[in-house]
Amino acid sequence: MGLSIAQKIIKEHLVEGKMIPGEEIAIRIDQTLTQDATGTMAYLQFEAMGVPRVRTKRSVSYVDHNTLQTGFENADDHAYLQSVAAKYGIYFSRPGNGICHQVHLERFDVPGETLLGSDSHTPTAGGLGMLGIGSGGLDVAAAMAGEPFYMPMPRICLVRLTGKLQPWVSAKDVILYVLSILSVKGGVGKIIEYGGEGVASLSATDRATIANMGAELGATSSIFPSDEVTRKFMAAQGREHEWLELSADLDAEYDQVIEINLDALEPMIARPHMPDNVCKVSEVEGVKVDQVAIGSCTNSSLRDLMVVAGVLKGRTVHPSVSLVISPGSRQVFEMIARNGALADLISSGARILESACGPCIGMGQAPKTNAVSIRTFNRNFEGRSGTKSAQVYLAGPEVAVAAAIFGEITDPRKLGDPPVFDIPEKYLVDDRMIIPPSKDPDSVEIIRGPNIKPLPETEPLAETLSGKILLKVGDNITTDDIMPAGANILPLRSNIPAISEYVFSRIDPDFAKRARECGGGFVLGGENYGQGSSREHAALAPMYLGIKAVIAKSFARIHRQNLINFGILPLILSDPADYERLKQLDEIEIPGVAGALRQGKPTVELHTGTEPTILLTHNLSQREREVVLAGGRLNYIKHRASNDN
Ligand code: MIC
Ligand code: SF4
Repeated sequence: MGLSIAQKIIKEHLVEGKMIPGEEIAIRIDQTLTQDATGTMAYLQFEAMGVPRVRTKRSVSYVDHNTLQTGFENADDHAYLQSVAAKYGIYFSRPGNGICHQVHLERFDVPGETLLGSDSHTPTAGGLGMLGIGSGGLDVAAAMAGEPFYMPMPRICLVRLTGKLQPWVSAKDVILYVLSILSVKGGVGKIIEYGGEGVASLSATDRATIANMGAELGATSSIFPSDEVTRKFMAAQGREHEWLELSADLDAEYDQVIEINLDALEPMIARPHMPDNVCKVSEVEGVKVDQVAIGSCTNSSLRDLMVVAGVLKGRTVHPSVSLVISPGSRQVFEMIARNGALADLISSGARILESACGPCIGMGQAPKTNAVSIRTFNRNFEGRSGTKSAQVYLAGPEVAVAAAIFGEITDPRKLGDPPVFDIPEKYLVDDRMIIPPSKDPDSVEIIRGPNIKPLPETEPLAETLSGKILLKVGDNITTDDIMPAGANILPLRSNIPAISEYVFSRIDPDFAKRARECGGGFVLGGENYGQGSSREHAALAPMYLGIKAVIAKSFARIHRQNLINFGILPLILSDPADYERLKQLDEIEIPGVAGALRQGKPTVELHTGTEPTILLTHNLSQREREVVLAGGRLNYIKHRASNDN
């Protein structure tokens, strides 16, 4: 049987396990990336592993999330990250140089290689035929130390594209359409592979937009073939020598096939508050708009900003709209500055932000009360913008700019002829803001400001777990619900005692207090618990508050892995109907759990004292059982290292 693109890359990198869907495999990681909001923890963990130099082909540390610097905290983190990078062999992309995924696409993605990133949108690299996977920082630290990455072998879903996008319809509409079919949990356990003759009409950055938002499907990764379009993009970035052709075998078999005719696709939009709440723009036309935000790792390429600038040229932003624009990288920023497009944006009244994540993660530009905000971003979870009552819609740059001009949601096809954008033969390549590691690592002192607190210790799993269900939540709980971000909380990412005060704070402001008073306990969730980001703080901070296990109907991949990495048991209700039988503040006990894991038993029992026994499964591989028993992956790696010596 022939292989798909993803299977070829996995086969090439396989170090343990069999490529049977659902079975745990381990793959070799060629490259890693971190960003500052997850990076400080990742590097503290890397330091704890005692490895003198990274063992990957390339590792890059970006600063793109925490760039508001309202206090000393962010700058402390930046200084720490820069010194760690210099010492341990990591390239350091300075603040202002751009969003990790966009910069990595421009400068480092290599078709056929593997990339592990401590950010859920790492699959953006799939736009260039690289297998990008998001994970918690600890997994990235382990990969930098030369450990493989473990995951269940994904199923492969082919999205076969035919036809060609029509004017005013763009890559974002493709992925929003896929989201409308698959939903925010439809990609769990899968790699989404794009194929068919329609692929050739999509540029490298269009493909990156689509691969990026595969994260919103819950997919492990998304990937495109590496073809002539890829070669030209890499040549224009001065990297043709790293190009490699990559396509699926003609007789490759897929677990699922979705057909999309690009000719028939219309401008789409995701309504509040989920990325899969998608409809055609024409269905919501006329909704008054207060803010438009263009940027993020999904839609801030040169192409996207040139389209926006082309539309805005000679026009004025509607009086009731605040339009903010953040270019994805310094390369994009400088190119629009040099070709005059930036002047058109400024002249139209757009507010230009630095090249960073910015409003996407609630770092500034929170909209007004009850505002309607149209964003070219990838997540519209309630409250993520910084304003709980805001109604955030997700759309492509065409729809966003139309809303900025008309002051209401408008089908962009009403704008007349679309601006013409020709992909440049040469991008402006200037890597001076990417600092290579030091040639004399011994001379580098690690800088630890007062915001860098030591890693919290974790305990081996207790024989019996008991305590209260501290919180009962519903389906599709996001990591933004568990561990919110935003301008007030993000600066505390290197300080677990301080950030743990905000766990579940948007859902239940008393959660942290209750957890402390009860000496820890449990969380009860529904389907797809922990969807969204890769932030391991959504496991680390609850662990710090004494959460011993999360019981849910199902888990999102990265969060489940993060729970295991920090010694929190992810337990699944064998019968989802039992969810109804458990209430918040119920006192529960899971006796003999550690013994059961040691003996490899697939289930454990939950006792409430009033209800009949409830059966829980864990689906943990043997390695994962050992990790949880040890109290997390760091302990596990350290024990193994001391046993080896
Ligand atoms: C996000 O988009 O939610 C983030 C912020 O980039 C996160 C990482 C983080 O929380 O630091 C992600 O997507 O993984
Ligand atoms: Fe940054 Fe937003 Fe992309 Fe996350 S989704 S990496 S916050 S731009």
